[in-house]
Amino acid sequence: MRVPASARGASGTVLGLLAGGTYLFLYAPIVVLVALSFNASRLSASWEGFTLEWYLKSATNPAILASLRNSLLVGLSATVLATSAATAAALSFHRHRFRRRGMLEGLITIPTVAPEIVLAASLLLLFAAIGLRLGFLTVILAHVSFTVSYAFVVVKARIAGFDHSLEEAAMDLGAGPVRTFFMVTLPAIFPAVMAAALLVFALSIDDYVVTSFVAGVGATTLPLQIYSMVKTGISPEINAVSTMLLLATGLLLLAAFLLEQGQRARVAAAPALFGLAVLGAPFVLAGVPAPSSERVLNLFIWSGYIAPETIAKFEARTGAKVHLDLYDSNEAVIAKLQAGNAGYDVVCPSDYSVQVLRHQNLLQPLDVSALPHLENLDPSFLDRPFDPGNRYSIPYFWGTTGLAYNRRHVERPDSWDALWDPRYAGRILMLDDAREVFAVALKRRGHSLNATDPHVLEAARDDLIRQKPLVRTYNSTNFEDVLLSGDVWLAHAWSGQIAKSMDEDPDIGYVIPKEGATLFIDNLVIPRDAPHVGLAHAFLDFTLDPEIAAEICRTMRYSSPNRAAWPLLPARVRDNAAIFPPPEAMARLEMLADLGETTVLYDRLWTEVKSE
Ligand code: N2P
Repeated sequence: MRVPASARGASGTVLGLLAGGTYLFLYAPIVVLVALSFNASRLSASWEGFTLEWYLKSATNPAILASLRNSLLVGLSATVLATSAATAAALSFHRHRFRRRGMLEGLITIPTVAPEIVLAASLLLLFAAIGLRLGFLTVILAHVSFTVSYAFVVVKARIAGFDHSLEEAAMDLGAGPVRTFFMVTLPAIFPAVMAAALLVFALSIDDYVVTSFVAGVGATTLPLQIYSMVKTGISPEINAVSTMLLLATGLLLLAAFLLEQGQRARVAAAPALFGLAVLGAPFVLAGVPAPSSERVLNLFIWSGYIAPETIAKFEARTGAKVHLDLYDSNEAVIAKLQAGNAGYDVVCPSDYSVQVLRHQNLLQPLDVSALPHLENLDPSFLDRPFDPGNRYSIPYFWGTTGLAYNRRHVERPDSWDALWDPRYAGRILMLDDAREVFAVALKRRGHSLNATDPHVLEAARDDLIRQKPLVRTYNSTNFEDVLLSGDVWLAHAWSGQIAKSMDEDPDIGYVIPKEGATLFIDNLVIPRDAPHVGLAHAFLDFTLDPEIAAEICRTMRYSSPNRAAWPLLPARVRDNAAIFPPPEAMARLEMLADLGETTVLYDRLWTEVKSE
């Protein structure tokens, strides 16, 4: 039957629209990202003209450059190793017939469809089981393990038509196996090998999930760096770096595709290139810093807890380098230390988490003789139930979890009820922290923030679910910036960062609600498997020096437990009630404690709140 031309035209238009819509759906986010990377404005929302500033900034940002170097190192090593292994496997499957060949071939390719997160978790467990310290080597091994299957598929497909009689002919003419491989086999399959190599490199360079599990200290790759920058707000620099990463991966994939299409590769250059790659690998690997041979202090600490200038002072005093990683929840610390071999020398868990880590035997007893400045600490912060006698920890900062508000929009609140007030719908921020959020709901109903009664906890969960439509965002990272930006008017917040933002905007206020709130003491500890125990003690003692303790408090605005530092603080810090609350407010504070088994219940209820 003939279809009338008009009907063909109409269905063509519909199909065209559908196709257009699909491409728009696929590429719109990328177009936005690329466009904003050239936007002169810091805020993504409005276009303020074209600029290359973010490209220049990211090209000179030391953290980005270091992570780029790491990514290249890992990518090149994984490429050489995975491609060689995959090529060898593909050749032997092609050449030999043996029992269970199909099944064994299938086994090589399964990882291409296995969930990445499962692969990541199992690699982490394996490394912990064999006692391999997380770092460059583990990242390279992990990348080889998930890319080798892809490389195998590519090489195998391409060598299907490879004729072994050519190899036999070469051998008949007197070439040995090695010569035959480099003169005959490799040139013939070279496009496939190159395509596989490019694919491996592309997969490695942009992997986040697996890398985040197995990276440990000092092996931050570009995707990890981008993610950690995103945690402090999407800056245009990230857009620029992401655009460049996208371009690089796109070009690699295009090259791989062309090679696979049978575009003639430089056959003559094959052996030389391959040789170069093999020769280059040891140099690349040799460039990998051996984690424990240099004097490096691996510090894992809350974001907003130490200023770069303080780190520089420690480096100048000791001649060591500090490698700094940041986190925003106690759970992140506990998970890292439990996984083992993280490589950290000093970590800063809160009170109740010190208790958890101590019970799991993950901490190292402190050598008091290496801490001569210990006496500077105020006794009221010592010998607490979470670490009797301070055998494992010294207090670094203390603070409160209160209610921050913007005076331009909100009258001084005196109760946690404000966070349930419909007038502030969409203008409320809550910390993204299970224990802290439950503490609010519990205190508001007159309970202890360490309640364990399931009925009480379920009622708290219901309150939090009711509150959820009013909450703009859960954020433990840069909540003070969100408050400063005016996007939220009321924030459940940690004291120091709010005290700091008061300098920028005098309309920011902070209260400890009448129902009571959290008092936290965050402490420096040395993990049991820390590689640089001596340097770790040197760092602990450094923070006890009154000058340094005062500097840390002045720059970060969390409260200092170092009484010798108090007289050195400027009046605006000493007299800020958000940093050093008056006794009547202090009397309303309670500390979080480790709740043992009940932690599981908190986790479940918190998941219910978050997924509601
Ligand atoms: C720092 C958060 C303070 C830690 N970003 C609360 N224990």
